[in-house]
Amino acid sequence: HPEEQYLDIVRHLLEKGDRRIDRTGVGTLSMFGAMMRFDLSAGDFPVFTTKKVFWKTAVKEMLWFLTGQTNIQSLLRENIRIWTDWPLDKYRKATGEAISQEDFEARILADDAFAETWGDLGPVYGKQWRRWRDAEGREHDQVAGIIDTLKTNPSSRRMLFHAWNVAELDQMALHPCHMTYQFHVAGLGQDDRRPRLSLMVLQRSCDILLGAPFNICQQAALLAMVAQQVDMEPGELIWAGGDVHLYLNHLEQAREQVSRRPYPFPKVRLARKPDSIDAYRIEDFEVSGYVSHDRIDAPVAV
Ligand code: UFP
Repeated sequence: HPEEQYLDIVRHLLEKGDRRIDRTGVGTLSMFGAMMRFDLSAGDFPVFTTKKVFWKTAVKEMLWFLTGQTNIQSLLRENIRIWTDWPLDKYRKATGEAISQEDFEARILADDAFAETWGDLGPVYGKQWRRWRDAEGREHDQVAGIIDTLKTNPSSRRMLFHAWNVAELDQMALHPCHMTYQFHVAGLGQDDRRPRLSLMVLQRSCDILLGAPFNICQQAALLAMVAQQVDMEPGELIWAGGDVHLYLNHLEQAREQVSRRPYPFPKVRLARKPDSIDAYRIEDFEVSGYVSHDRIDAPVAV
């Protein structure tokens, strides 16, 4: 089962991970360099099954990246709270106010001026993907550029987009984790089959328990959308991790998860073909057959 690739990484970290202090102060067991490959050609959707993964939240986050937005207000409107911790932490430190997450989120939603001041994450993923600013102030839409190249020059080896904008790193709430998205087309010039589009993601830093399951299914969703836009079949999602780590306050959860046996992956189908990569909605993702073990809760390191 392809999910065993993930469980093997978690087992490796539990047994042989390098114990170290990290930026958050929580501490991790870490390894450097890991890869997982998922064959998506038969419609499989790599939503891990050894715990319940909230795939809709993950796909909605991907759709939010694609909009180019960077304020948590638009995420909260979709009831997505995964990015709140960072602005909340900043707000508490700056004001000394012991505001609860609920109250902070309610204020971001109700008060546009407050959201503008406190809800923006800086030039994170969406900004770099869709509006990377160069030294002359021109903005570059990397995603649209790739879709265009896939249509006009699909054997190119230069089809990638990148979020690691060195000049703007210090303004970002969090440096990009899933950093490089590189596309590749196989099977060009075979008349009997449509070309197969694969995606390799380089994730420089990965919280294996909370991040990876989420990131992998949203990256598969991106591949499905781009493949549909350029009239190709999805091929493989290849996930490469740099510093792959298990937080020390996730060990119990990790032991529980590796003791479970995976179920078959669900299938995904896109219900319609939108006019552009900008027009997808969560309702377009028809996921069938998702069976999983129970959810496993764990605290996120900020
Ligand atoms: N992280 C992920 N996936 C993400 C994301 C963050 O695993 O999509 F945004 C984790 C990795 C790491 C932390 O544990 O967040 C980022 O910290 P650092 O910048 O110090 O690597």
